[in-house]
Amino acid sequence: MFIESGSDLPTALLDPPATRPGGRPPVPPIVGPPIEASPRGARLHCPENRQVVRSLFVSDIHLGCRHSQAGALVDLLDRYQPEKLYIVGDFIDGWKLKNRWRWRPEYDAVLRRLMELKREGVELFYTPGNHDNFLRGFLANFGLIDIQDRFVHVAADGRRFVVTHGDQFDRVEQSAQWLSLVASYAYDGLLTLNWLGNRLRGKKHDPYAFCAGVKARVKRLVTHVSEFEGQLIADARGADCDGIICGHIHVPRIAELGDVAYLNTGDWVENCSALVENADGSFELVRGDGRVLDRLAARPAPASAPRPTAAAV
Ligand SMILES: [Mn+2]
Repeated sequence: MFIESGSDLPTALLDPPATRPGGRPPVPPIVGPPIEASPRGARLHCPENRQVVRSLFVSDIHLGCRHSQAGALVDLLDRYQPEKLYIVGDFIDGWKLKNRWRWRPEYDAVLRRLMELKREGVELFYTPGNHDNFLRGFLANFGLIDIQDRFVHVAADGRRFVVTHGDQFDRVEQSAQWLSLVASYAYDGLLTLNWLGNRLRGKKHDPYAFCAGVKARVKRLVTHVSEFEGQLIADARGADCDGIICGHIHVPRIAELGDVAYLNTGDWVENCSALVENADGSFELVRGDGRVLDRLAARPAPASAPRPTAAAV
């Protein structure tokens, strides 16, 4: 069941349901996330059960693309209570929405949860990507949300991280955007084909795994050509930072490359992954169901200087 018009948006925003996610309709099978969604009518994560974290980073939700797994994102946003929330680009898929307006109830649920977090005092940051680059014309701190091309996030352990979408460092994106557009449509077709193939074979689990595999290989090639990671690392180093937090290539990854850390939050089309910063400044790459994919330890506290003993005086 699809709601293919924007007519539900204002009503849903003006009249939010009393309980959530009970009011949400079940996720249609075509966008069925590979992870377990909340049972209908149950609020899995009541406020007192939420995991308190320092920061949460999500990217590449692609609202407007029919493969966006926004329902799974609502579950994740319901699971955590961050102090800061960063949207690291491609939140809205302007390329898709421009061709065909598609707005689903889950998208409203994402927006409602963001508003709820804001009311609770969470700081919201948004760095646009290539699919929502129309927002790059509106870079400002609007109070409600701070929209900038890049941020420097200071972790609890003092490390500094550049936060940016990353397409600025994708050579394909910068020099041959037509190729990127063609690839985007091919990718969409691949996702649909893969979903269909799995349906025909009666497979129910992880419908996007094959696709993620193909895409990972293609993207690895692209990233190799454009030296995506290397460019971002160099940028972080140039900005005198200890790491880079990005999205864009839909490959969740934590890597320590030399003295700089590379953290890619992944996406909400195939991987349903996000980056969490804990109170001590350590990071975790998590799936929507809470499974931890990888970790980055906090910087060890500097050893305290040895105290002068009485004998040394
Ligand atoms: Mn992107």
